[in-house]
Amino acid sequence: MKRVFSGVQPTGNIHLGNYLGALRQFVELQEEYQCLYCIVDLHAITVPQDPKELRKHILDVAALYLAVGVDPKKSIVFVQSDVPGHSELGWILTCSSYTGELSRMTQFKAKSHNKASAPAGLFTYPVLMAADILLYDTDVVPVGTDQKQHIELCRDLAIRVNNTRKKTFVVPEGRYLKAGARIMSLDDPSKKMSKSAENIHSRISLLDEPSKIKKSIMKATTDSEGIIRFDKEEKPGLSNLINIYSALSDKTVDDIVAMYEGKGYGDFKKDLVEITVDALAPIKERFDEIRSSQELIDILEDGAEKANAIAEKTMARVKDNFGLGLK
Ligand code: ATP
Ligand code: LTN
Repeated sequence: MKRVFSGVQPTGNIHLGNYLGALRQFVELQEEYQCLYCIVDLHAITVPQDPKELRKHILDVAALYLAVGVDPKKSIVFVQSDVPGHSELGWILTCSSYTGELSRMTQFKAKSHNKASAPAGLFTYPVLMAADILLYDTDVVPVGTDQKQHIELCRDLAIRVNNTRKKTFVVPEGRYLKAGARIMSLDDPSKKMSKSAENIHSRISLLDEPSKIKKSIMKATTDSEGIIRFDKEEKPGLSNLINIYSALSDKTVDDIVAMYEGKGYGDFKKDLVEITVDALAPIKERFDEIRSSQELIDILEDGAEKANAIAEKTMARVKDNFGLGLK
Protein backbone atom coordinates (compact mmCIF):
# COMPACT_ATOMS: atom_id res chain seq x y z
CA MET A 1 0.00 0.00 0.00
CA LYS A 2 1.36 3.42 -0.92
CA ARG A 3 1.96 5.86 1.91
CA VAL A 4 0.60 9.33 2.67
CA PHE A 5 2.03 11.79 5.18
CA SER A 6 0.80 15.23 6.17
CA GLY A 7 1.01 17.59 9.11
CA VAL A 8 -0.73 20.57 10.64
CA GLN A 9 0.85 22.96 13.11
CA PRO A 10 -0.76 23.23 16.54
CA THR A 11 -0.67 27.01 16.49
CA GLY A 12 -4.30 28.03 16.77
CA ASN A 13 -7.75 27.22 15.63
CA ILE A 14 -7.92 25.28 12.41
CA HIS A 15 -9.75 27.30 9.80
CA LEU A 16 -11.68 26.67 6.60
CA GLY A 17 -8.48 27.02 4.55
CA ASN A 18 -6.82 24.22 6.51
CA TYR A 19 -9.96 22.11 6.22
CA LEU A 20 -10.62 22.56 2.50
CA GLY A 21 -6.94 22.70 1.52
CA ALA A 22 -5.71 19.81 3.60
CA LEU A 23 -7.86 18.04 6.20
CA ARG A 24 -10.65 17.07 3.86
CA GLN A 25 -8.23 15.27 1.60
CA PHE A 26 -6.87 13.39 4.61
CA VAL A 27 -10.20 11.64 5.04
CA GLU A 28 -10.58 10.66 1.38
CA LEU A 29 -7.04 9.31 1.15
CA GLN A 30 -7.30 6.88 4.05
CA GLU A 31 -9.36 4.49 1.91
CA GLU A 32 -6.57 4.01 -0.63
CA TYR A 33 -3.32 4.62 1.24
CA GLN A 34 -1.59 3.92 4.51
CA CYS A 35 -1.83 7.40 6.02
CA LEU A 36 0.19 9.12 8.73
CA TYR A 37 -1.29 12.35 10.05
CA CYS A 38 0.96 14.29 12.33
CA ILE A 39 0.58 17.27 14.67
CA VAL A 40 3.80 19.09 13.93
CA ASP A 41 4.63 20.69 17.27
CA LEU A 42 8.35 21.04 16.46
CA HIS A 43 7.35 23.27 13.56
CA ALA A 44 5.18 25.36 15.85
CA ILE A 45 8.13 26.38 18.03
CA THR A 46 9.83 28.14 15.11
CA VAL A 47 7.96 31.12 16.56
CA PRO A 48 7.51 31.69 20.32
CA GLN A 49 4.78 29.56 21.94
CA ASP A 50 3.31 29.56 25.40
CA PRO A 51 3.86 25.97 26.72
CA LYS A 52 0.35 25.60 28.15
CA GLU A 53 -1.27 26.91 24.99
CA LEU A 54 0.89 24.68 22.81
CA ARG A 55 -0.20 21.55 24.71
CA LYS A 56 -3.81 22.61 24.41
CA HIS A 57 -3.48 23.23 20.69
CA ILE A 58 -1.81 19.84 20.14
CA LEU A 59 -4.87 18.11 21.58
CA ASP A 60 -7.22 20.47 19.71
CA VAL A 61 -5.67 19.61 16.35
CA ALA A 62 -5.65 15.90 17.17
CA ALA A 63 -9.34 16.03 18.12
CA LEU A 64 -10.11 17.98 14.96
CA TYR A 65 -8.37 15.39 12.79
CA LEU A 66 -10.70 12.80 14.26
CA ALA A 67 -13.74 15.10 14.19
CA VAL A 68 -13.43 15.71 10.44
CA GLY A 69 -13.30 11.97 9.85
CA VAL A 70 -9.74 10.72 10.19
CA ASP A 71 -10.18 7.18 11.48
CA PRO A 72 -7.47 5.96 13.89
CA LYS A 73 -8.26 2.38 12.90
CA LYS A 74 -7.14 3.18 9.36
CA SER A 75 -4.62 6.01 9.85
CA ILE A 76 -1.72 6.68 12.21
CA VAL A 77 -2.35 9.90 14.15
CA PHE A 78 0.52 11.15 16.30
CA VAL A 79 2.52 14.08 17.66
CA GLN A 80 5.78 14.91 15.87
CA SER A 81 7.94 15.35 18.98
CA ASP A 82 6.92 11.87 20.20
CA VAL A 83 9.03 10.43 17.36
CA PRO A 84 12.71 11.41 17.77
CA GLY A 85 13.49 10.48 14.15
CA HIS A 86 12.02 13.79 12.92
CA SER A 87 14.65 15.89 14.69
CA GLU A 88 17.41 13.43 13.92
CA LEU A 89 16.70 13.23 10.20
CA GLY A 90 16.06 16.98 10.19
CA TRP A 91 19.66 17.58 11.22
CA ILE A 92 21.08 15.09 8.73
CA LEU A 93 19.12 16.72 5.90
CA THR A 94 20.16 20.20 7.09
CA CYS A 95 23.69 19.13 6.27
CA SER A 96 22.59 18.25 2.72
CA SER A 97 20.73 21.56 2.20
CA TYR A 98 22.13 24.76 0.73
CA THR A 99 21.68 28.11 2.48
CA GLY A 100 20.95 29.59 -0.97
CA GLU A 101 17.93 27.36 -1.61
CA LEU A 102 16.58 27.91 1.91
CA SER A 103 16.83 31.69 1.58
CA ARG A 104 14.61 31.50 -1.54
CA MET A 105 11.68 30.02 0.41
CA THR A 106 8.84 32.54 0.31
CA GLN A 107 7.40 31.49 3.69
CA PHE A 108 10.75 32.20 5.33
CA LYS A 109 10.95 35.59 3.65
CA ALA A 110 7.38 36.42 4.72
CA LYS A 111 7.80 35.30 8.33
CA SER A 112 11.35 36.52 9.03
CA HIS A 113 10.79 40.09 7.78
CA ASN A 114 14.50 40.24 6.91
CA LYS A 115 15.37 40.54 10.60
CA ALA A 116 18.75 39.35 11.88
CA SER A 117 16.90 38.18 15.01
CA ALA A 118 14.61 35.83 13.06
CA PRO A 119 14.91 32.34 14.65
CA ALA A 120 17.23 30.03 12.70
CA GLY A 121 14.47 27.42 13.00
CA LEU A 122 12.31 29.51 10.67
CA PHE A 123 15.09 29.23 8.12
CA THR A 124 15.53 25.47 8.45
CA TYR A 125 11.78 24.81 8.85
CA PRO A 126 11.38 23.36 5.31
CA VAL A 127 14.19 20.88 6.01
CA LEU A 128 12.37 19.57 9.07
CA MET A 129 9.28 19.28 6.90
CA ALA A 130 11.29 17.27 4.36
CA ALA A 131 12.46 15.02 7.21
CA ASP A 132 8.83 14.48 8.31
CA ILE A 133 7.97 13.27 4.84
CA LEU A 134 11.09 11.22 4.00
CA LEU A 135 11.15 9.49 7.40
CA TYR A 136 8.14 7.39 6.37
CA ASP A 137 9.04 6.62 2.73
CA THR A 138 6.05 8.76 1.83
CA ASP A 139 4.64 8.60 -1.70
CA VAL A 140 2.00 11.33 -1.52
CA VAL A 141 1.74 14.55 0.54
CA PRO A 142 -1.69 16.21 0.58
CA VAL A 143 -1.30 19.95 1.28
CA GLY A 144 -2.53 23.37 0.25
CA THR A 145 -0.73 25.01 -2.67
CA ASP A 146 1.07 27.36 -0.25
CA GLN A 147 3.33 24.38 0.55
CA LYS A 148 4.34 23.66 -3.05
CA GLN A 149 7.77 25.23 -2.71
CA HIS A 150 8.49 23.19 0.42
CA ILE A 151 7.43 19.97 -1.32
CA GLU A 152 9.73 20.76 -4.23
CA LEU A 153 12.61 21.29 -1.79
CA CYS A 154 11.82 17.95 -0.15
CA ARG A 155 11.97 16.24 -3.54
CA ASP A 156 15.24 18.00 -4.40
CA LEU A 157 16.79 16.87 -1.11
CA ALA A 158 15.65 13.29 -1.59
CA ILE A 159 17.03 13.20 -5.14
CA ARG A 160 20.28 14.88 -4.06
CA VAL A 161 20.90 12.32 -1.31
CA ASN A 162 19.91 9.43 -3.58
CA ASN A 163 22.34 10.64 -6.25
CA THR A 164 25.28 11.23 -3.94
CA ARG A 165 24.83 8.21 -1.64
CA LYS A 166 23.15 4.87 -2.00
CA LYS A 167 19.44 5.19 -2.82
CA THR A 168 18.08 6.23 0.55
CA PHE A 169 14.72 7.97 0.10
CA VAL A 170 11.45 7.57 -1.74
CA VAL A 171 10.84 10.75 -3.78
CA PRO A 172 7.36 11.99 -2.81
CA GLU A 173 4.72 13.88 -4.78
CA GLY A 174 2.56 16.76 -3.56
CA ARG A 175 -1.20 16.43 -3.93
CA TYR A 176 -3.02 19.72 -4.20
CA LEU A 177 -6.79 19.85 -4.00
CA LYS A 178 -8.15 22.28 -6.56
CA ALA A 179 -11.45 23.41 -5.07
CA GLY A 180 -10.07 24.44 -1.72
CA ALA A 181 -6.41 24.65 -2.62
CA ARG A 182 -6.10 28.26 -1.61
CA ILE A 183 -8.76 29.89 0.52
CA MET A 184 -8.13 33.59 0.90
CA SER A 185 -8.54 35.84 3.89
CA LEU A 186 -12.07 37.28 4.25
CA ASP A 187 -10.91 40.80 5.04
CA ASP A 188 -8.07 40.94 2.52
CA PRO A 189 -8.43 38.51 -0.38
CA SER A 190 -4.87 39.16 -1.53
CA LYS A 191 -3.64 37.11 1.45
CA LYS A 192 -4.33 33.48 2.30
CA MET A 193 -6.67 32.69 5.18
CA SER A 194 -4.35 32.24 8.12
CA LYS A 195 -4.41 31.09 11.74
CA SER A 196 -2.00 33.79 12.75
CA ALA A 197 -3.72 36.86 11.21
CA GLU A 198 -4.78 39.36 13.87
CA ASN A 199 -8.32 40.00 12.67
CA ILE A 200 -10.50 37.05 13.75
CA HIS A 201 -12.99 37.97 11.02
CA SER A 202 -10.34 37.27 8.39
CA ARG A 203 -10.99 33.55 8.92
CA ILE A 204 -13.65 31.03 9.84
CA SER A 205 -12.39 28.57 12.39
CA LEU A 206 -13.90 25.11 12.36
CA LEU A 207 -15.05 25.62 15.93
CA ASP A 208 -16.59 29.08 15.47
CA GLU A 209 -20.09 29.65 16.82
CA PRO A 210 -22.80 30.31 14.19
CA SER A 211 -23.03 33.99 15.25
CA LYS A 212 -19.31 34.47 14.63
CA ILE A 213 -19.52 32.70 11.26
CA LYS A 214 -22.38 34.98 10.28
CA LYS A 215 -20.51 38.11 11.32
CA SER A 216 -17.32 37.13 9.49
CA ILE A 217 -19.12 36.28 6.25
CA MET A 218 -21.40 39.33 6.31
CA LYS A 219 -18.34 41.56 6.90
CA ALA A 220 -16.25 39.84 4.19
CA THR A 221 -14.71 42.19 1.66
CA THR A 222 -16.38 42.15 -1.75
CA ASP A 223 -16.63 44.96 -4.33
CA SER A 224 -19.11 47.61 -5.40
CA GLU A 225 -20.17 46.07 -8.74
CA GLY A 226 -23.10 44.21 -7.22
CA ILE A 227 -23.08 41.38 -9.80
CA ILE A 228 -22.32 37.81 -8.77
CA ARG A 229 -19.70 36.49 -11.13
CA PHE A 230 -16.41 34.67 -10.74
CA ASP A 231 -13.41 36.84 -11.57
CA LYS A 232 -10.33 36.31 -9.41
CA GLU A 233 -8.54 39.38 -10.79
CA GLU A 234 -11.32 41.94 -10.69
CA LYS A 235 -13.41 40.45 -7.88
CA PRO A 236 -11.04 38.51 -5.60
CA GLY A 237 -13.22 38.83 -2.47
CA LEU A 238 -16.43 37.57 -4.03
CA SER A 239 -14.60 34.89 -6.02
CA ASN A 240 -13.10 33.58 -2.79
CA LEU A 241 -16.59 33.35 -1.26
CA ILE A 242 -17.89 31.56 -4.36
CA ASN A 243 -15.00 29.11 -4.03
CA ILE A 244 -15.89 28.44 -0.40
CA TYR A 245 -19.55 28.01 -1.33
CA SER A 246 -18.61 25.53 -4.04
CA ALA A 247 -16.23 23.58 -1.82
CA LEU A 248 -18.83 23.23 0.95
CA SER A 249 -21.75 22.34 -1.32
CA ASP A 250 -21.94 19.98 -4.26
CA LYS A 251 -22.31 22.91 -6.67
CA THR A 252 -19.78 24.06 -9.22
CA VAL A 253 -18.74 27.70 -9.55
CA ASP A 254 -20.83 27.95 -12.74
CA ASP A 255 -23.90 26.51 -10.95
CA ILE A 256 -23.55 29.11 -8.23
CA VAL A 257 -23.11 32.03 -10.60
CA ALA A 258 -26.22 30.89 -12.50
CA MET A 259 -28.22 30.49 -9.27
CA TYR A 260 -27.53 34.06 -8.18
CA GLU A 261 -28.13 35.78 -11.48
CA GLY A 262 -29.98 39.02 -10.74
CA LYS A 263 -29.51 38.61 -6.98
CA GLY A 264 -27.42 40.73 -4.62
CA TYR A 265 -24.42 39.99 -2.41
CA GLY A 266 -26.68 40.04 0.68
CA ASP A 267 -28.70 37.03 -0.51
CA PHE A 268 -25.59 35.18 -1.55
CA LYS A 269 -23.84 35.82 1.75
CA LYS A 270 -26.88 34.77 3.79
CA ASP A 271 -26.99 31.42 1.97
CA LEU A 272 -23.25 31.00 2.40
CA VAL A 273 -23.65 31.53 6.16
CA GLU A 274 -26.24 28.75 6.26
CA ILE A 275 -24.14 26.36 4.19
CA THR A 276 -21.06 27.02 6.34
CA VAL A 277 -22.90 26.67 9.65
CA ASP A 278 -24.48 23.39 8.48
CA ALA A 279 -21.14 22.01 7.27
CA LEU A 280 -19.31 22.84 10.50
CA ALA A 281 -21.98 21.91 13.10
CA PRO A 282 -21.35 18.13 13.04
CA ILE A 283 -17.59 18.69 13.18
CA LYS A 284 -17.92 20.83 16.28
CA GLU A 285 -20.21 18.30 17.93
CA ARG A 286 -17.77 15.44 17.36
CA PHE A 287 -14.85 17.63 18.42
CA ASP A 288 -16.44 18.39 21.81
CA GLU A 289 -16.99 14.69 22.44
CA ILE A 290 -13.50 13.55 21.44
CA ARG A 291 -11.53 16.43 22.96
CA SER A 292 -12.63 15.57 26.50
CA SER A 293 -12.08 11.81 26.22
CA GLN A 294 -9.16 9.68 27.44
CA GLU A 295 -9.44 7.88 24.14
CA LEU A 296 -7.71 10.80 22.43
CA ILE A 297 -4.52 10.30 24.48
CA ASP A 298 -4.63 6.54 23.86
CA ILE A 299 -4.94 7.11 20.12
CA LEU A 300 -1.94 9.49 20.09
CA GLU A 301 0.19 7.11 22.15
CA ASP A 302 -0.67 4.20 19.92
CA GLY A 303 0.01 6.39 16.85
CA ALA A 304 3.44 7.40 18.16
CA GLU A 305 4.37 3.77 18.73
CA LYS A 306 3.38 2.78 15.19
CA ALA A 307 5.09 5.82 13.67
CA ASN A 308 8.27 5.11 15.65
CA ALA A 309 8.40 1.57 14.36
CA ILE A 310 8.48 2.84 10.75
CA ALA A 311 10.81 5.75 11.55
CA GLU A 312 13.39 3.54 13.26
CA LYS A 313 13.74 1.39 10.15
CA THR A 314 14.31 4.45 7.96
CA MET A 315 16.82 5.92 10.42
CA ALA A 316 18.81 2.69 10.46
CA ARG A 317 19.04 2.83 6.66
CA VAL A 318 19.92 6.54 6.64
CA LYS A 319 22.63 6.14 9.27
CA ASP A 320 24.07 3.22 7.39
CA ASN A 321 24.16 5.11 4.09
CA PHE A 322 25.77 8.13 5.77
CA GLY A 323 28.21 6.08 7.87
CA LEU A 324 26.85 7.45 11.14
CA GLY A 325 27.21 5.64 14.46
CA LEU A 326 28.59 2.15 14.99
CA LYS A 327 26.04 0.12 13.09
P1 ATP B 1 -0.56 30.16 9.30
O1 ATP B 1 -1.62 30.61 8.37
O2 ATP B 1 -0.71 30.71 10.68
O3 ATP B 1 0.82 30.28 8.75
P2 ATP B 1 -1.27 27.68 8.37
O4 ATP B 1 -2.70 27.49 8.64
O5 ATP B 1 -0.84 28.05 7.01
O6 ATP B 1 -0.77 28.65 9.47
P3 ATP B 1 -0.61 24.91 8.92
O7 ATP B 1 -1.36 24.66 10.14
O8 ATP B 1 0.70 24.28 8.91
O9 ATP B 1 -0.34 26.44 8.67
O10 ATP B 1 -1.46 24.43 7.65
C1 ATP B 1 -2.01 23.15 7.60
C2 ATP B 1 -2.44 22.82 6.20
O11 ATP B 1 -3.44 23.73 5.75
C3 ATP B 1 -1.33 22.87 5.15
O12 ATP B 1 -1.44 21.75 4.32
C4 ATP B 1 -1.60 24.12 4.38
O13 ATP B 1 -1.21 24.01 3.04
C5 ATP B 1 -3.11 24.24 4.46
N1 ATP B 1 -3.52 25.65 4.40
C6 ATP B 1 -3.18 26.64 5.23
N2 ATP B 1 -3.78 27.79 4.90
C7 ATP B 1 -4.54 27.50 3.80
C8 ATP B 1 -5.43 28.27 2.98
N3 ATP B 1 -5.67 29.54 3.23
N4 ATP B 1 -6.05 27.65 1.95
C9 ATP B 1 -5.84 26.35 1.71
N5 ATP B 1 -5.02 25.57 2.44
C10 ATP B 1 -4.38 26.12 3.48
N1 LTN C 1 4.73 23.23 6.68
C1 LTN C 1 3.36 22.83 6.76
C2 LTN C 1 3.10 21.89 7.92
C3 LTN C 1 3.92 20.67 7.79
C4 LTN C 1 3.72 19.60 6.84
C5 LTN C 1 4.76 18.67 7.09
C6 LTN C 1 2.80 19.38 5.83
C7 LTN C 1 5.01 20.34 8.51
N2 LTN C 1 5.52 19.15 8.13
C8 LTN C 1 4.90 17.52 6.33
C9 LTN C 1 2.94 18.20 5.05
C10 LTN C 1 3.98 17.29 5.31
C11 LTN C 1 2.55 24.10 6.89
O1 LTN C 1 3.00 25.08 7.39
N3 LTN C 1 1.35 24.06 6.45
